[in-house]
Amino acid sequence: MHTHHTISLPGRAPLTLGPTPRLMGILNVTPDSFSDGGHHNLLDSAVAHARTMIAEGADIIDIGGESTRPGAEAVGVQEELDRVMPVIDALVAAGVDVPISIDTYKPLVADQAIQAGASIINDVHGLLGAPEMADVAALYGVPVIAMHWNKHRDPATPLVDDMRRYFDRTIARAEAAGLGPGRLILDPGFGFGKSLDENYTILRQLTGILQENTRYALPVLVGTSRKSMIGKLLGNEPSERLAGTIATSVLGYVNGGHIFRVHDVRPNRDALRVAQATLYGPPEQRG
Ligand code: 7PJ
Repeated sequence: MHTHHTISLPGRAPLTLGPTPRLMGILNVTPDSFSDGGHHNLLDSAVAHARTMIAEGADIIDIGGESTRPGAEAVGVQEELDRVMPVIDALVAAGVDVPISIDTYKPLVADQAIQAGASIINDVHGLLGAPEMADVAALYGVPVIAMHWNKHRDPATPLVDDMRRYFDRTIARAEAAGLGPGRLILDPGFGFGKSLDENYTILRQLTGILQENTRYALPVLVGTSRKSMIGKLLGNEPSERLAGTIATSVLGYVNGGHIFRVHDVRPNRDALRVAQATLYGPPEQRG
């Protein structure tokens, strides 16, 4: 049901993907993500939050310094660096030992983050924004999560076809930079320029759209946590969307997803472990 992949990471053990779901904990370092302002507080809270997520079972910590939510303002390179770099430095200094991914579409931010210790690029522009992004990934030999977000979608083109063409270009861009397809993880980009119906169609047909429809059966990341595809259905606020998020995580897993980008690590992980035992049998009892 799940394809197997071994994703090399520079200077550390590879990330193995298959039946065991991997959890990516979201660490936002936008000024509004912590209530108490102040630079020092923000840094301490970010490190504490990362530690909590790791204790809860996060396999990856995803650090983002620019909100890509609808209506959010873009930030400049320096501002984004000022937000994320101290946090990466602090996590490395604190001995955080899970891979760090950098959620950015800016090559300079990715470059600096990797030099400081990040080992995965999470690019919401799927390597199709700044041309240098693929070069940065190839230079350091880091994998890229390539998300679908086509701001110039032709309404006459079905989403499945748009995704195939988009990811064909992602793969071509990667290969031109010397980054093999073995370094790519695909992400349908839930909520990014998609209707409610399209979001649920993608979830229902996840690997049909992302693996059978594209050139290689690449691993798949699912990012639905607290998103409006849940809130629009339930009429609730982001803080009330955990149960809905868990439903999407489990369905995304049953439909072949490998990595789950979530705010609430423990509940999603618990649900996914139960889902794994259901599909593949419980792990052997030890001791
Ligand atoms: C995603 C992301 C996603 C990946 C955001 C939010 C919006 N990166 N960054 N996939 N979403 N790869 O978390 O609500 O779905 S920001």
